[in-house]
Amino acid sequence: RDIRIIGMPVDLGQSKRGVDMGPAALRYAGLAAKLEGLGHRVCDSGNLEVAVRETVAAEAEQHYLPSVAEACRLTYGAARRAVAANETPLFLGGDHSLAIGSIGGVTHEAPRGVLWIDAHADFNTPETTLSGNIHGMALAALLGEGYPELTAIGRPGPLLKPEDVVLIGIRDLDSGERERLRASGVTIYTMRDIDERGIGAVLREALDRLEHHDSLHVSLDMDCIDPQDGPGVGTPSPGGLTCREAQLAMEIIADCGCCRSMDIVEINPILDRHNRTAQLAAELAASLFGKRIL
Ligand code: DIR
Ligand code: MN
Ligand code: MN
Ligand code: MN
Repeated sequence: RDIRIIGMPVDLGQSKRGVDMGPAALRYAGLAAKLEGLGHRVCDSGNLEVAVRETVAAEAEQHYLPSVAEACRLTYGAARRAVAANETPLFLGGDHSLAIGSIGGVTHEAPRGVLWIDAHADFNTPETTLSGNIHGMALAALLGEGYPELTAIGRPGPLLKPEDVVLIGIRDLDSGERERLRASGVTIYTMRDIDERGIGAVLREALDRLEHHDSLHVSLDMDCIDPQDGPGVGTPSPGGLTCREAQLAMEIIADCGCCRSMDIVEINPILDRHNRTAQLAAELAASLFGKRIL
């Protein structure tokens, strides 16, 4: 594989300071070396540019919508170019709003299946959101709903169809968001499904659901992990995946051999302990791209 690392240090889609340091935390955790050790060629493009919060204070009351949209447009272009060059792009966030650009861009030429692994569904619209934060609206925007500034990014029309997406690890929904999600036709595996059936069975069924795609995108919001194992995120949610469950999920996806792009988002080193969350994320990326115990 030719893996293209693309940093997008956007922190404007949520409220806490520090997610903009996610790309650095992942690089310090040795992400590129781990992937090279598996035999991949790794090329790091550095970071895409995004407004620094202090310079766009005037956008605060619109939750930085213009600057988030611009960050997503840049990400879309980078994603599209990587896929055209037959590379496997690995997007380092930054908050989850960047996925509008990354997933939009990697599906520009052809659709892919998306595994959205998250404590949250990011399925809010401006009507249902309680926080106003755009990272909680990213998946809705990809399906064509929400702020026109976001749904206009990239090619015309919705960037994803409900049958292209499977959600895994969900445990924290806002009430209007829950109603929208239930009506959407998106496949959802909550923590209850994982507790009852095991992460292995859930992942195999999720992959079956996306079988009509020959390429997959994994969008890994690190708040899917239980805060015990991944404390360095802005919106921790108890009762999440253990590091072993997350490892197994990555290994099962790796077995299908069809993951061709990935986001690692929401790591906040300020809230972390000794960069643990980025270290775990780097290990998970290694497993996703072929690391085996034996
Ligand atoms: C919440 C939290 N549902 C919101 N979302 C988060 O702000 O819309 N997504 N943290 O990752
Ligand atoms: Mn998310
Ligand atoms: Mn989340
Ligand atoms: Mn508001």
